[in-house]
Amino acid sequence: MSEVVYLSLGSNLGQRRELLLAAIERLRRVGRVVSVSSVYETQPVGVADQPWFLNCAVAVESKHPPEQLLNEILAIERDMGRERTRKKGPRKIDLDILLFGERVVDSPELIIPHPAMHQRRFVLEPLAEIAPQACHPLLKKTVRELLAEFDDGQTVRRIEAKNDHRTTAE
Ligand code: PH2
Ligand code: MG
Ligand code: MG
Repeated sequence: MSEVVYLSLGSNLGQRRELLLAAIERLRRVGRVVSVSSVYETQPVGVADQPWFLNCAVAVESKHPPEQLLNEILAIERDMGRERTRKKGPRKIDLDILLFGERVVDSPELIIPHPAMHQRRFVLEPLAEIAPQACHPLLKKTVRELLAEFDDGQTVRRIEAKNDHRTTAE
């Protein structure tokens, strides 16, 4: 049985858009990509003195357990040349697991739901586009509700509409 997993993708170094698209192509080898949000340009959150990001959200059907999916996305980051120099600093590509069905995972390697997802507009806006009804299993709220409650001034701008960046026929 497969489960729907929601991922957040981000890039703020190099050819950001191409890097997001390349990561989505690689995800197609991991599971069935069922939806991809618009691309957003977003103000850096946390470490402020770094370039703006491009972010999007992707839904993938995974037949693998969370730990295995994590290994696969870490391999994508590695293959795409991500260097881990500064924590939360600039990166060519970042893939984070947000939600994995309604599972809750809390291990030293992996925390699901992503512990900061509800505090990040760059996560909630794209995710609300593809999964407004998805439920946060700990906060017991939908993504739409989390976004509606969100009042932090983080700037996000939609720069490319959903489906305009499809890379292969779906
Ligand atoms: N990722 C971070 C920290 N800050 N800010 C934006 N706008 N987008 C990101 O993807 C992002 C961030 C850590 O992974
Ligand atoms: Mg991240
Ligand atoms: Mg990450």
